[in-house]
Amino acid sequence: MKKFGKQRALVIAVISALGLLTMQGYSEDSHAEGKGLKAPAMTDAEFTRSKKIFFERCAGCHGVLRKGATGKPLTTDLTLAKGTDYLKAFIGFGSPAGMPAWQTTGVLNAKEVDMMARYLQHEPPQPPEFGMPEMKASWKLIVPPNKRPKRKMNNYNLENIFSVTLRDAGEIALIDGDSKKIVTIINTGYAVHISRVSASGRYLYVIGRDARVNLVDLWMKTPSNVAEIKVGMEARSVETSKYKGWEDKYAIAGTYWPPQFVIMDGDTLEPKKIVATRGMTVDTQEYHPEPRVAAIVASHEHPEFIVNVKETGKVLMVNYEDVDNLKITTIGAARFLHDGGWDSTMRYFMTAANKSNKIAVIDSKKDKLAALVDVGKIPHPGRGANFIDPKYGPVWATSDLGDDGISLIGTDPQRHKKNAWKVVRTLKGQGGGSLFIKTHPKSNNLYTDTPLNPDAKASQSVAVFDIKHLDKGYKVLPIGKWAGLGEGPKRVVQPEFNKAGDEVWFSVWSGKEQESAIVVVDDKTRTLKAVIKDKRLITPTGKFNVYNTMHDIY
Ligand code: DHE
Repeated sequence: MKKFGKQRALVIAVISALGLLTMQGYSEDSHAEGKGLKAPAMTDAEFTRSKKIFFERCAGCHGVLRKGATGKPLTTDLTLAKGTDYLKAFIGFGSPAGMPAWQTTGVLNAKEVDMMARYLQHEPPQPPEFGMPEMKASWKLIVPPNKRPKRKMNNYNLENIFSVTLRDAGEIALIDGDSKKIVTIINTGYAVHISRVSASGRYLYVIGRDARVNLVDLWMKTPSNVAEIKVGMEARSVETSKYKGWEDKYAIAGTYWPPQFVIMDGDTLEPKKIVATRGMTVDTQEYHPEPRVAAIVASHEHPEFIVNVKETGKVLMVNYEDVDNLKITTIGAARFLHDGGWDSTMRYFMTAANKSNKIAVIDSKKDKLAALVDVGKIPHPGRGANFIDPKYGPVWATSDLGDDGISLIGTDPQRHKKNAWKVVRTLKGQGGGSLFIKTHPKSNNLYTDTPLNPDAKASQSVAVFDIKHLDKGYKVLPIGKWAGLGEGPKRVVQPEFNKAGDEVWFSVWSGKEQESAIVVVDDKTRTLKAVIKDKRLITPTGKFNVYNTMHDIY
């Protein structure tokens, strides 16, 4: 019973961290202002501790300023009117709509729940701003470019290296895709999130939730950090310039707090230009103080970065030709923009406006919105999956967090005009709680994970569809079981192909103190090929194959 509780608590903690959950039941029109309601007393120590809990458990969903995003707003005009007892019940026992039961599941104790209920009735403390002086002070050029190797100094097949996020260790593992051996472990930011690869394939950029960016030189005898910077207090995205003639020249990082992005030199991370994203929402045109930067991709059509601004629902086309006279084209899309990736031609950026249940299609050649496509509940594609549907031609697919649907959207306005930007097919997957979907140009298989599904059967396995026979449904691969691990949530997360496109890698993600693994599947036969286990593989989640990431193959 206890074990089950712990496991469930972990799942719920992750769900909440993912910002899926809403505080249903809050009425947004209740106002405490002017009614003389006062926040209940708290000691300084309680306030400090609550601030930390809110940052770790709640901010991803409700926002630092509690204005609401995927989670409902929790501003004091709403919380004061509800009062401590109501808030305690909600925090402690959750809601069927997905608010975690923090007390029942043992993540918070009764005292902490009481403390958080009181905390929410106080004005949210605003974290400090983080501008050029702070960035410059944090910047470390560990190995300057002129002291770095002039050619590759190791014998690794760099294009088949995988950069693996070791989330709770604050590290990445570089794994040789050929031998399946760990090349090295590199120290990165807290709760490290994603890796991206420079256009040349030499540099790896890694970002942590603490907004620390690490630059790794893969040419070194043993690849390691050559530069580091902190670009804010909280971040999720990093990217590097890929337009012809600008390869490796710039890097960009987007932050959740402060809401801004920064353009840096590609080979040193020296910060060059910071741009704030605060401003008006796309629909109601009201000021938002915390529009966070979500996915960023590098355009192949222009020297531009494409920056998703979550809360305002706008996509910024940031032209980096002249950083001192920056040109930004603002495209109105829909709230709340999150993740996304290219169609197979790399002209159209397909991005999820997750709480609007839409995919926005951005034409990166014309710098215009091509379409807003209605899909299932809370689409979460990662970068999505591109393949040829036997009936409808080229499609890009997303799975959903909020339901079991997988939407296939036509992406060829030239030869399949009537299917373009329409959902041509909806597949039924294992269930909700899907985060990532993947295929490869050489593969006939389409894989979807369901790591946040409450049923362990679904969260510990993946569904695979035969692209040539999509109507036949899916087969389940019991990846968690294949990993041969002991106790733990064993969530199977993020399929990633090797360079050749004949293997697909899955993380089997357990708790920090438990054993995790990476399971490698033979794509042709859909059978187990290898299990990578090592005590250093702590909480592996995202995996980024150098070749596929550098060429945007998915
Ligand atoms: Fe992610 C991508 C934000 C939680 C694993 N995640 C992204 C992107 C954003 C984002 C904006 C797109 C980046 C880009 O392309 O530039 N992620 C967030 C959150 O706000 C969220 C929901 C909650 C939080 O508080 O952080 C969150 N993410 C998670 C996880 O808990 C995951 C599952 C495990 C982990 O390691 O953190 C996770 N996110 C990933 C991965 C990608 C990602 C593996 C990249 C997928 C890809 O194929 O490119």
